[in-house]
Formats: sequence, structure tokens, C-alpha cells
Amino acid sequence: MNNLTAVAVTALLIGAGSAFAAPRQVTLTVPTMDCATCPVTIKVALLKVPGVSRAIVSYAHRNAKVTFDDGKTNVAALTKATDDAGYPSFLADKK
Ligand SMILES: [Cu+2]
Repeated sequence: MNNLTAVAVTALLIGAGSAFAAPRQVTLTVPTMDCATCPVTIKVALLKVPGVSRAIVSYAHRNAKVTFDDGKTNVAALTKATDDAGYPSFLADKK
């Protein structure tokens, strides 16, 4: 019974935590991609940033759509991650 209560409390805490976390999506322009494997490198770099849940990188559009928890990371950390991977990027939209 105590274990069950602990599990229930933990579930509530996790639920409350995710209620406060606001998932945010931004588009980063990455102008220097020059071949089809560049997006893979960029995606891996972005997904390593704590708080990033999704990264869709398009070579055709030279951009990266990134979904992240803005309680854990921010746009500056995302652009730094692509910079560090060799691809400078900047925010394409202000949403
Ligand atoms: Cu490349």
C-alpha cells in the first residue's frame, strides 16, 4: 500500500512537472549545410541538448525545426549546439 501511494505521488509530481513545462518549437536557419549528411550531424547535435525532444532538419530548406522544453534549454543553447557541430545557425522565426 505504501509503495502504491509512493507510485501515485510520483505520478502526480511528474504530471505536475510536465504541466508547467511549455514545449516550444522554433525554426533555426542553418545556411551552411552543403550535402545530404549535414542534417544528420545537426540533428544529432541538437538532440544532445538536454530538453530537446525533437529535431527535424531539412537540407532542402537549410533549416532545423526544434521542439524543446523551455524550462530546460533555450534558443541560445540550440544555436550554440549547431555552432559547435560546425554549422552556425540563427532563429528564423520569433514564435
Ligand atoms: Cu554535409
